[in-house]
Amino acid sequence: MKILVSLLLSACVFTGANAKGLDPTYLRCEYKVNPVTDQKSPRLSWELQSGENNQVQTAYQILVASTPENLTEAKADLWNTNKTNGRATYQIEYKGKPLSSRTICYWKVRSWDKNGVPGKWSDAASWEMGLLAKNEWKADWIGLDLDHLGKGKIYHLPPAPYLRKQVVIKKGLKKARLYVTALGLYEFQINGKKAGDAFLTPGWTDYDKRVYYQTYDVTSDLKPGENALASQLSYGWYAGYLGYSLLVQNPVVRAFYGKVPLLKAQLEVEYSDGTKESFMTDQTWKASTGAILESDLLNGETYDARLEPTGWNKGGFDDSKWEKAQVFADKPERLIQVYPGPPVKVTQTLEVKTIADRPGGSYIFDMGQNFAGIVGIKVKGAAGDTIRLRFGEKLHPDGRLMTENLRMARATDTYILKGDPQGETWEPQFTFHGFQYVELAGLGYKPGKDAILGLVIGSDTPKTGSFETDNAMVNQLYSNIDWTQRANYIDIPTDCPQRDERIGWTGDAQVYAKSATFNRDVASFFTKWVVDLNDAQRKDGSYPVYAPAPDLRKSDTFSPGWMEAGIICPYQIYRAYGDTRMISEGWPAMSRFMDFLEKRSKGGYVFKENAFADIDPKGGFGDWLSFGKKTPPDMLASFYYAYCADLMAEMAGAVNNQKDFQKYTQIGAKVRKAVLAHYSDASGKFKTDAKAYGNGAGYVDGALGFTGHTQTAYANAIYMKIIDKSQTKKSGDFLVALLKENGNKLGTGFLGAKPLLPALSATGNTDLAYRLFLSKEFPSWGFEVEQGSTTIWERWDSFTKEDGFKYNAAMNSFSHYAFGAVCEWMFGNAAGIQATQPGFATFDIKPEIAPDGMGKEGINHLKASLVTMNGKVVSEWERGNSGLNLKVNVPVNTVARIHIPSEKSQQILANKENISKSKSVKLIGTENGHTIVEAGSGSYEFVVK
Ligand code: RAM
Repeated sequence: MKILVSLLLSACVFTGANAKGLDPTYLRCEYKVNPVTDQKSPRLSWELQSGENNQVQTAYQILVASTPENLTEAKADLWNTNKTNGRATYQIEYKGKPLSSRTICYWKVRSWDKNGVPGKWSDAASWEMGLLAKNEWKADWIGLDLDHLGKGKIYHLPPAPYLRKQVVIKKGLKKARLYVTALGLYEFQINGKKAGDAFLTPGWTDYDKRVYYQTYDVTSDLKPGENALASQLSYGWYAGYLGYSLLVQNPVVRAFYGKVPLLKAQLEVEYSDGTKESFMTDQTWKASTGAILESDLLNGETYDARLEPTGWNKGGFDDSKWEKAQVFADKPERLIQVYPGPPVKVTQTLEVKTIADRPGGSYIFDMGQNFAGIVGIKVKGAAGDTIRLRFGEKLHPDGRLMTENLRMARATDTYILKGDPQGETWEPQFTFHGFQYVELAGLGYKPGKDAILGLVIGSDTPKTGSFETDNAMVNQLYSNIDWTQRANYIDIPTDCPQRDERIGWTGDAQVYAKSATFNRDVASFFTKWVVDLNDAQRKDGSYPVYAPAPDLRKSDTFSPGWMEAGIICPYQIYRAYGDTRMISEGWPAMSRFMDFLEKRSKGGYVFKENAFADIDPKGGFGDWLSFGKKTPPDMLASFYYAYCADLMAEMAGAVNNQKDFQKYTQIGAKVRKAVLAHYSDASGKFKTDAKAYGNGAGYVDGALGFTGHTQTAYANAIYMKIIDKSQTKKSGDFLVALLKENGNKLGTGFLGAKPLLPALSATGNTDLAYRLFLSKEFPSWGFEVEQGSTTIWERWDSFTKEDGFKYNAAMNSFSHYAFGAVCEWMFGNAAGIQATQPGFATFDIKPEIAPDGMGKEGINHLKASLVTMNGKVVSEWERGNSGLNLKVNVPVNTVARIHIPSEKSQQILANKENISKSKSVKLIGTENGHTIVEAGSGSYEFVVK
């Protein structure tokens, strides 16, 4: 059925694409297809298809109606934009009649093309308004305090509460909606069927400030008569273990927001006679424990199937022995809002690749890929048989599961059989692990591959990017990057999915944010997390080192290179998706942060040596995991200050805030001046007063000493345009010289690795950028691939075939995306896809061709694509015997500047015509070894002979 539908769909798109004029498709509201939202003016978008080249929209008309029948020009009762001139196809705010809670809005759109001809109306789409005011929540917070249970030697893991209530639904049900949230995690069932398919709901927030809810259409799950509402709760981020608090011996190690997980649910039904009824969580619900004996995100789940209260989630169950649910007071200031992000889901299943026998009757299953998720098991045995599942990313050379790098995360699931002769299946509900290998112990027979199924979980961000070359190492690297993003974009952007950390480290998030936008549509994912970031802003205006920000360790405050995520992430989302709401809503918080920087700089607009000696570690994390002498963290902090001021100026401009545009433009200039005066000499070389740092005690790797003349310094200065344009080339030369001195090997850490290749490209050193990119020697991306990685590692040599695990246990994650930020260069430079206007309304295609003559070690063919807000951009180049072949796809309603690498003497064909006579593209000129053409929508092929 699914296949048929998608065939039909593609057939539709196909006819659309062949037709003249414009066809709007992929109608979305708040980045989602037919969502529930509580935005009072939700933003609409569509993508345009056309069979003609050079097509643009000159006007559009949107209709919004409260019923499908009313969705006509004559009857549209909520909004009719009439013919509205303009190119906009996204971020269009609804400006019709005010919308009240629960309203379903049906909408469609049509577009006028370049000739002023209107196209067909799109198919109808819809959105539904959630509960807009907190007082529409009549349900109580209910739960069962089991905190006194489950105290072990190390871990305190109480069982999961089970809650239930039977309700009577009358005949003639028309519509039913279930609104649910929890402090903790919930799974909700109606008559034994799980509501929705999301995982780890309702997500992690600063629960004192806000909690999100989900809305489910449960109309078809209810029947006339008795119905069972049932829910299991877990401790999750609210009441469970978080981060490294146990490892660092923080006084609090769990229950950072509260001890007792709580449920709030409201079932609202509407009958065909117009009457309504609601069923709410309250003191009439019943509560008990069940089969889930332990349940924790970091530590895993224990399920005793013998304790399953059979039928508890269905009607007719006798709950007379269950306790009364306890009602808990609300915090009046806590907001309850619609979950704005993409739901966390099982996005893929993975089958076992191989099974290895282990001593003592255990087995290790290799899933063939490092990922984040859980496994489902299928086993048979006697009642009381206990299956223990442990998870690891790697094996020791002797075949043992390597779990040392999980540190204090127990990451163990246990299933106790009930003894069903037919066999039993189980999967945990409220935990996840980062792993490739699963060790199964306690089974009385040799299992087959079907004993375990890998369930990949992650925020369901649509795949938008692709990257393929004729170089196997590079293809594997790209796969590693995407898998690592999937494993770490789980409700929030985390550092890693496996050890006792898994928190929203802001430094990792900011260096990787732009890369993420090339792989997947992360607009709504960041819509959610940027709120977490702003909620976590510290009193002094700084952004924390992780968000959400419970007190995992007293000394965690803020850090240069990390805290700037508060500016950089919204900026990247604005650039990729044209999102200005994130700017205007976040402006007060972002401005406070800029004030914090100004205050910190004490009127000097530069951070001199030891400016951050008061934080822990001194100076912050600096160029984390870099090699050699340290780049002064204060210098980097100063660069970031200028960069943030620039981004603020640009964002102010985007929302027509002239005053702040000027203010931040001036600050940017002041910082640059002060930074160069302090940190560079007359020749443009970066320097620092190394003596000021003394013996470096308290600084990260401070004993190595400090110098301003580092790869990281120049890479960042070029990337952030700290130096005067006229000096850029010089900085590039310094960078090249430093690399040369280092045997053409990178020495950059988290802050230096991302800008390194872009900075080389920007200064005319593409060949060297490729050399680093294609290297297989330590330290490099290729080295990791050569060591058998399927994800990006925290360290280049987290594991080596030669030395095994050099840094075991301490800090050694095999799924850490920070170094994956090279993705930005892969798409932006190697494929040359660069937005010149937010949302790719206009963009450059300026591919940088890999050096010739490297054979299999090089790249001769590269193809990248990206589905933007406007549609799919493709950039493909291939070096053949007869010259260079470049293929480009420009989506409808956009204009591209295509920079074709070519020498003056070379002949260029555009779609088989001589380029100077081409009717399909407009010749703009030549510049630095490129012929530049402008092209509207369509597919183009250029041949450079
Ligand atoms: C590590 C985290 C993260 C990094 C911080 C400073 O433990 O995993 O990647 O940002 O420390």
